Amino acid sequence: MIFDRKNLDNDTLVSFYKKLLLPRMVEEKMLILLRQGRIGKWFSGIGQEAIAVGSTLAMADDEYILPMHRNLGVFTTRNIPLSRLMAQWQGKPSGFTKGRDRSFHFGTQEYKIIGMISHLGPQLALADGIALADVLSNQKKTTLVYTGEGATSEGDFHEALNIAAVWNLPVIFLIENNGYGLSTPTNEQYHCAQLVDRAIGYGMEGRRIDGNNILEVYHTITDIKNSIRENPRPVLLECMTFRMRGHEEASGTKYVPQNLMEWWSAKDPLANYEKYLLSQRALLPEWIPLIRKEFTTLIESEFEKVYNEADIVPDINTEVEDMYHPYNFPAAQPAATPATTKRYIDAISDGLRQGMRKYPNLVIMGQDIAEYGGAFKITQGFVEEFGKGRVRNTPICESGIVGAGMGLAINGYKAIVEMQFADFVTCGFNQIINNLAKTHYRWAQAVDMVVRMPTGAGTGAGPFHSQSNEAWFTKTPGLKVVYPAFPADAKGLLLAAIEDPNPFIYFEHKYLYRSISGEVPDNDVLIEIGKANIVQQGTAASIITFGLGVHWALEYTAKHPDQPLEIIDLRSLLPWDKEAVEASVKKTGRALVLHEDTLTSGFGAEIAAHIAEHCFKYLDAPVMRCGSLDTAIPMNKALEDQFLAKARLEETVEKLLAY
Ligand SMILES: Cc1ncc(C[n+]2csc(CCOP(=O)(O)OP(=O)(O)O)c2C)c(N)n1
Repeated sequence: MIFDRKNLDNDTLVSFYKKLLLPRMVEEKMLILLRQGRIGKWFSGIGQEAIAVGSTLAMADDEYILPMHRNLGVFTTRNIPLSRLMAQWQGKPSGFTKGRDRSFHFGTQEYKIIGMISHLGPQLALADGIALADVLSNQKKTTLVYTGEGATSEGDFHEALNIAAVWNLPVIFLIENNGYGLSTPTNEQYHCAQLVDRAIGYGMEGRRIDGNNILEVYHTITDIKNSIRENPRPVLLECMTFRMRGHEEASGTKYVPQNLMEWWSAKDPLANYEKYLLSQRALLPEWIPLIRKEFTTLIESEFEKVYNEADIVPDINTEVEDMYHPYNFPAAQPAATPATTKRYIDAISDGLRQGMRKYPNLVIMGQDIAEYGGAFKITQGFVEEFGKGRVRNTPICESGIVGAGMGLAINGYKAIVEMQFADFVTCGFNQIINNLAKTHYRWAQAVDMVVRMPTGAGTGAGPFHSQSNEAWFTKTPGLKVVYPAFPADAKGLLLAAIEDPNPFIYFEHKYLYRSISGEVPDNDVLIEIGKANIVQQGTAASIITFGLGVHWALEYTAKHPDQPLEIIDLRSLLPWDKEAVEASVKKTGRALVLHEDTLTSGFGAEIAAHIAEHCFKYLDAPVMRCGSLDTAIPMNKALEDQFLAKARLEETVEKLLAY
């Protein structure tokens, strides 16, 4: 192994040595603790430390790093106290996730480290968003994100690199190529000669280096940083290394040929660097035991601190509350005057525009939303007013863009991401469910984002442009879900979602876009999240519904003025207004839950269960549900009409009233 010190003096070389040695020694201690059953899992980075340490040394302290599960050296090099790391690994109260997540699955703004979630890949797009925030605020910074070579097969890798290339984002994508993805060797993971060649396909530069040589890693990252500082762009860096231990300790290394182990043992990053320093007389042999002793004492005393820390005392309220960033709805709202009659679609546009004016750090991203104005023209004219920096056309990659939105939120921005159709959210599902929703609970980071979802049927658009998929999200704690049925609510709920720093799924019904109009305040009046609206007072039964269902119910009651039905428009689905529903059902004694989604496990099931549980003694009839058929949504008009819940509304109401 050839080391090139370039302009580094002896003290610096020795400081690098200490940075390299510390994670090795911490790991050795952890392996003992693992055997003693004091920590649950350990993903070893032994043999790979030069990458984590060398790259972190090259990064400025205020630049974000997004490491993986084997990168202890990132955390130690950023000088996180060992006791805090150990508390994290042991699930103690002073750990970064307060016992809620394990090992390196946490982030910390204090140290500008954004740890991965268990899923391989999503962190790559977060790096894009973080870098985008730096670019938008004219900060000449670099973001460094890691991936294993195995995870380069994930779509998230492709999406993140492509976005970064198209947007010239200053991100270093570092592949730690350690030969195996769990037990699967590289020749069963990918078919190109070397992963760095993929850079060509993205139109970006790529470099491949010896990841076991700390100086090579350090100099390469420094060099790339200096260059992209002047000329922002992403770079792909493949660092060759080897995983010397099992994927995690229980999985072993039996599948690794012995000669391969021996070859890489000879290339150990610590032993070789030590030899080099000794040869340079930068390090003297008698210093080594002293440094080691100092670290042993440190590790032991830090461990003792954590070992003696009291365990977490579970508290349900704390757990439930911490799913969300605290937010108090402003009690006083401005008077809703003057007001203008607007279509539902224009009310959304109006809300977006006012949100963009109010928050210069708000960025909207989506397919075709810039000059073209979006598939439904909701952002028409936005580029002219707010510029292309904040109104961003995206490549077609929902996962990458939702992840980039979260990266913006991590780095001080607010983001709105438009799904061209709510159906396509499936391609961004992982980011929403596992990153947006769980991050605040895990490490108290607010994800200030709104995902806009043009939803619903009624336009003969078939199975992939008409789905009602709100129930995929209402069962996910950490998200807030809203679904306006009227123009004023569409604007007020959107503004409230922009205001609230939690992640929102905002449903907007395509059929209502141009089919309904109403009075909409010109100013920014917020509608409180979680508050239903009694659209029509009545005594015979309560129809609890939302979205297009509200209009079906209104149409029905207009035709049946003899039936005094109460119509509750939920407006928010997570959280939803249990008090309003209970009060209505207690008054009418009969409840019908109506929605456009398919019946089985639709959101109505939750409401019906709640009513049955909490209002049983007030009921004069069983709670009834009216939902769409349990089939995919057909395109043909007659088939679609038959599919939709509306077709069965009349018979269900009659059954309910006759019971
Ligand atoms: C999306 C996803 N699929 C599968 C896994 C299970 N898993 C965890 S690590 C791993 C191997 C990863 O290999 P690589 O990306 O090369 O990183 P390494 O562990 O070698 O550092 C697998 C399959 C996961 N965590 N996430």
